[in-house]
Order: sequence, then structure tokens, then C-alpha cells
Amino acid sequence: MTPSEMKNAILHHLVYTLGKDVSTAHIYDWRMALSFAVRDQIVDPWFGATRRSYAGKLKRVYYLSMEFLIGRLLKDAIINLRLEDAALGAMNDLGLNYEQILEDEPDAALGNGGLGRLAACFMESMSTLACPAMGYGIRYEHGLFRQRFEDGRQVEEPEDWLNQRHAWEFERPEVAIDIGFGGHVQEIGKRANWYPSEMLIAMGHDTPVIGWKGRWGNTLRLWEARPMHGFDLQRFNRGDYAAAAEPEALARTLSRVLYPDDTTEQGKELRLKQEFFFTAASLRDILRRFESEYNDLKRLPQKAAIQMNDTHPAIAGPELVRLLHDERGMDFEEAVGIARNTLSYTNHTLLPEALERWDEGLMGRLLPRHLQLIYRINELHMKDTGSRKVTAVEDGHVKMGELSFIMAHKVNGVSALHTDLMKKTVFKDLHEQHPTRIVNETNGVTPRRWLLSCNPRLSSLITETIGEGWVDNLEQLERLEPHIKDSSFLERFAAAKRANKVDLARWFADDLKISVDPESIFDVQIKRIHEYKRQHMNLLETIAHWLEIRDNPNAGWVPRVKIFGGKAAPGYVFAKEIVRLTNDVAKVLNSDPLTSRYLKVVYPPNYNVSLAERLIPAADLSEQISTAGKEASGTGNMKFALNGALTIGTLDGANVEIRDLVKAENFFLFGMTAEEVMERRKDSGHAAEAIAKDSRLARAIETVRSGRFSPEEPGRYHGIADNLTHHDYFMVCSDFTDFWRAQREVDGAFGKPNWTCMAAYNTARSGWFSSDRTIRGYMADIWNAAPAPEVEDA
Ligand code: 26W
Repeated sequence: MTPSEMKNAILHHLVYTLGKDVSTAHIYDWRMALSFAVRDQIVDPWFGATRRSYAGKLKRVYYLSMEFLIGRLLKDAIINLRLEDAALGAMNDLGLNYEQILEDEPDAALGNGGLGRLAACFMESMSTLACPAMGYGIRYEHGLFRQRFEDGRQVEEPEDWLNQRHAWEFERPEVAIDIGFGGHVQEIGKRANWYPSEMLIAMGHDTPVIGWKGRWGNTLRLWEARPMHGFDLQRFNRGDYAAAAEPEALARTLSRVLYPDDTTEQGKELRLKQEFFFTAASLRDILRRFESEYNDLKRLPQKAAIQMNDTHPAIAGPELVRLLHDERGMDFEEAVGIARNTLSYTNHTLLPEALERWDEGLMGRLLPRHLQLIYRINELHMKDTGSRKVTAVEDGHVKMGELSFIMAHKVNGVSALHTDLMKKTVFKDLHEQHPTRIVNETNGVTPRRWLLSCNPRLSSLITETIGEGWVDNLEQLERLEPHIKDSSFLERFAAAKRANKVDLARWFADDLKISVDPESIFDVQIKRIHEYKRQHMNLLETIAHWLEIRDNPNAGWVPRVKIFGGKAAPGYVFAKEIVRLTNDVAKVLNSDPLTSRYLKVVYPPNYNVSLAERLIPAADLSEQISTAGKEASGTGNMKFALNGALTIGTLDGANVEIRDLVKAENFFLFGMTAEEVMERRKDSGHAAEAIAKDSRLARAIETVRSGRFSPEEPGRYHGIADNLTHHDYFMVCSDFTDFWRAQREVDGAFGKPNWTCMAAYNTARSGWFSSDRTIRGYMADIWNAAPAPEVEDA
């Protein structure tokens, strides 16, 4: 497409789709017009892919996920369709600012963090690899809350992405599926009919996901809850206006909001309803499609692979059995076998408080037939394994991890360490019974968004050096290695990073009114705020460093900017205190005339996918400092390494694999191993001991306790200080001394010519962390799926 063709398409949509005239168009209208012009280019390859997967009778992958954290879509589509020149040219021609138009798009924040973003990267990679697939989830009216700071405290505001028309989705009123809850069960022999007492409708909305070079496109189908019977005209006519709208409001509640808590499983009824709602709608849709193509249900596992993203869609096990056994008359044991051969399950966390368990009473009320089937599935499992232990039901609760395990033919962890720990801890018994069921699929990230799109300077340098093949064959980045000896390559590598830092510094100055020196180390920790991720350890180190600079302000310190980003779950008190402490520390440090040239703290509010795209290319140092054994994988860690940041990190999650690949000398390692953590926890005096041995740590904690950062309320941080001194479950104190050492090693290395070599090695050796590699692994080890044959560049 030429710029002038693009311009005509934009003008056409402006007038005929948006009903606007050039003279009255706002930035919103231009952005929508550009989006529709780009969307037009998606439709043909998207239809083509659908046709080919039907015609070829290809096996399809169904990715069931409660979250898809897709962020903005316009730039993604432009890049994958190679329309940058056309779009930029058209915008310039129209006198519009291209960057500004792209930034006008709201993020689709339909996820909390890692799990949701992984699902989004997977969707893009499945399209790039021409793997016939469909993602299924919920079309939340409100995505993850917007974060604002008020006197340093986190305030949550509703997120309203659907207030504007969503340019990328196609409403599918004909894809409307009845979903029931509650009611009673009538048993007929071993089978049963379920008569729900409450019904609503799941309506589909399709968003095309286009892969690299538009070679293939899959669909993300998100369900919206609609009332079965809308509005009650009788009541309205009687003047009872609120009551007239009630059934509608109640039904719609189901897809109203994303649960903002990925910390603790709370057993909330609405959450279970959401889970059943989207899972049941997806399974019905999958079976409908299968039955339109094939007439033998026994072949389901050959033609469909259904992936459960964590346990949130775990009700898929019993529901699929119900559809096959109760509704289609298949023998129970056979139905379980077919369901199991179709389903697989990814585990994303070992934290006990995050593992889903549903109260049997609640489950029985909402899903009476499913609870009966869960008991029978459990009995069958005991019979088959000769075990006497009831696995999926305990203390009046259904344990969704165990249920998912016994209903899946493969169960995977998301990094080598995590998979290993799964076998040794939560799934120890089940693993012994089924020693080949657990497999590892280390996470990955899509290089289209996380390098090509977010870091154009580094991308251009890479392409000029080794050609363009890296974009969908990321391991080609290895070809950069010989150039790391070449001083002109290194200069250009450093210049790209430096320019990215200047851009970020300008944004900090304009948007946050904080000035930072781009010569400083840009030290970044961005992720959800969690005790186990240990933002507070990073803060303590910042405070200790600040105190040391104050002791000796003229010692020639290496300047640093500590950058934090992340949201706390609204009900997670400790995490919210960390948010507030970060802001309070920033206030004191940034205004300290003795130290502020050497040390600043920046905490931009409302961290999201788009902010990550801005921060990661400008980072020198990536903070991956979770207590070993607690972070299942991490994916931010991969994005940083890929963009030439060095990691300071523990041997946790995928950090282990990153360090192996980029090599130990290009990684700042510190801290206890997972085994050492487990060992040390047995010693109840671990925190006190560590504090006694490290005067810097003691002083930093005392400074927090003293009220130095909250003079108007000196006791504000006693909670954090007490937690650290007495309890410290996540071993902040015991790891602090080594963390400090590693940070000083960073100071020593930064600014030296070798730093750029180390950074370039990180980029050159991160190719394995492409989500294309991950998806190939799932296709081979779990889904038994192949890419569509004969896909050529569009
Ligand atoms: C029921 C409440 C709840 C909701 C979501 C509990 C737990 C979750 C998720 C499992 C949290 C999550 O996002 N986990 C992250 O998944 C990433 C992708 O695999 C990993 O990289 C992160 O290490 C893991 O924390």
C-alpha cells in the first residue's frame, strides 16, 4: 500500500464510517479512521486463514484464558502488515502527528499481569506460526483499574476502554449461547438432565490477531454477558423504572469487571460464575464447530486441543464430560478419556494462597451437576490409580489444580525451575502416579511487540547488521556476536540505548515534572506489587545507598535513577503500604540537595503494557529479585534482556535460564537458592540474625521506622519495619547483604566500555525467549498440532 492509497482509505473512513468532515475531525476520529483503514487490510488474510483451516481439516488449538492483556493494537497491526511507511506517509500528508495518533488508543487492559500478557504474546505467535487457533476469554467492560496516587497512596479508578468504540472487534450476534446456573438435577440412570434456575446469554465479539507479515490470522473471541429477557416493559409502564432494568443489569454484571486480585484466591461467587460463563460458552462453541465438520466425537482429541490457562477455566473438565456424557449419551469413562485427551493445563503459580479452591456448598448451588461429576471423576481417578486418597476434594473444597491435573493429558510449568518444583511440591503425589504428564514449556515473549515495535532504534541497528530474519527467527540474534568486538557496532548499540534514555527523561520531565540525568543508571523494577517480588528490598537498598551518599556527598558516586512501576491489588494491604512508601521515599530523596544528583526515585502511576513499551528500551538494569522458588517464570525479565538491559537477579523462575544463556559474567547474580530459602526458613531467627550482621540494613530499617519518610505521621511504616524484623517470610533481610554487594558491582561496571559488550551479549543471546519457540514447544509436546502448510509471505 502506498501512502496516498492509505490516505484515501483514511479519508474514506473518516467521512463514511465516522461521519466526520476533515475540518471537524478530532484526534479520536483520525485514529479510528486510520484503524479502520488498517483493519481493512487484515480482513482478507484473516478470512483466508479461516478458510484454509476448514479446507485442510486442520487441528485447531483453543486457548482458554480469563485474561488477555493485549494493550494497544493499532501499531501492532501496522507493524505486522508492514504498513509503517504508508501510515506514516499518510499522516504526514494530512498534517497529523503519527506518534500522537498511536498514543490516543486506550490500552485493552483485560488482564492483571504476567498470565494475561503471556496469553496475548501466545496469540500473536500462534498467528505468526500459522498455527490454527482461537483464543477464548471475557470481554470485560472494565479492564484492570487505573492507578492514581493521592498523597502517595494508590487510588483505584474504573477503567473505561469501552467508553469509546473499539475499532478492532466484530460483534457476532449470531454467536449467542445460553448459559445456565443453579437449579436442580434429574438423574436418569447414570446420566442426568440439568435444569438451571437462572439463564443468560454469552454473545461473541471477534478480534482478528494478525501474525508477522500478515501470513496468517487467528481469532480472539471474547464473550459478553447479555440478559435472556431484556427489559421488563410491564414494570416500566407501571412506573417502576429501576426494577424494569434489573434483569438486564444483573446478567451484564458477569462480564462487567476483571477481578484485580492475582494474590489471593477469595472464593467469590461472581468469580466462579465468570469462570463457568466463559468456559461453558467456549466449549459449546468448540463442539458446535467440531460437529459441523465431523460426525464422530471420538475424534475430538485429534481435531481439537484445548489449553486451560491456569485453573480459571478448570470447570472445562466436568463441563466437557457433561456435554459428552449427559447431553450426547457417551459412556462416562469414555467421555472422561476423550475430555482428558483434548484438555491440557498450564500452572502459573505455586503460592498456596493463589491456588483456587471452591467451597463445595457454593459449587453445589451454582453448578449442581458439575459437583456430582467431579465426585465421579475423582472416584474414577482413585480406581485407575489404585489410590485411596481423594484428590480434588478436601475439607469441603474442590481443589481446582488437582482437578485440572486429573482432567488433562499434559500439565505444564512455565520455566525449568518452576516445573521441577511442581513435581516436588504441589503435584508430588499426582506426579508419582503420572510421571510423564508434567512437562516444561518455558515462557517467551513476542519479538514483534517487545523489540521491533517498542525499540525502533535497536531494531534498525540489528537489521542493518544481520538482516531482517531475526523478527520471526529470533535465535538469529546470535549472529550479532561477532560484531560485539567491533567498536563501531558497540558505539551504535550504546547510542541507541542512550537515545532511548533521553526520550524517557524527556517524558519524565514533561509528564511527571521530574528531571533525571540520562547519564545515570536507569534501574527499573516494573511488575505487580507483591511481597514475594520484593519491591521493598529494592527500596531498602535505595535508602541505605542514600544514607551512605549523605555521609559522604563528594565521594564521586555513580548516579542512578530508580524506576518503579506497578499496581497493588485493591485489598492487599501490605502491597499498598509498599506503594505509599515508594512515593514517600521518592519525595524525600528527590528533594534532597545533597544527594539528588546521584540518586532519584521515579514511580510513574498506572503501569500498563504501553508504559512497559516505553520503559524497557531505556533500561540499563532489570530488577528480577523475587525470593527464589516464588516467581514461576517472569516474562519482563526476558523483555529487558532482549532490549540490552543487564539483570540483577536471584536464581528464580526463568532468570536461571536467562543467566545460562547470556552467561554468568553478563548477569548480576545474588541471593539464596530455592533450596537454601527452604532450609533457612526453619531457623525462626533468620531476620534478626541478618539484621544484626549488616549495619546498613539495620540503619535502613530504622530509618523507615523512624518516620523520616512520613514526618506528618511517624508511625506510618511501623508495620513494614515490624514485618521485616520479626516475620520476613520472603527473606528480604537474609538476601539484603548479597543484594547490596551485587548493586555495588553494578556501580563498578556501569559506564565502562565493557558494559555495552555485556548489554549486547544479552540481546544477542536472548533469542531463545521468543514466544514463537514456546508455542512450537506446546505444538510438539502438548497439542500435537502442526502449522498450516504452504504459507507464503503476503
Ligand atoms: C485466583 C487469583 C489468581 C489470579 C491470577 C491467582 C493467580 C493468578 C496468576 C496465576 C498470576 C500470574 O499472573 N502468574 C504469573 O504468570 C506468568 C506467566 O506464566 C509468570 O511469568 C509469572 O511468574 C507468574 O507470577
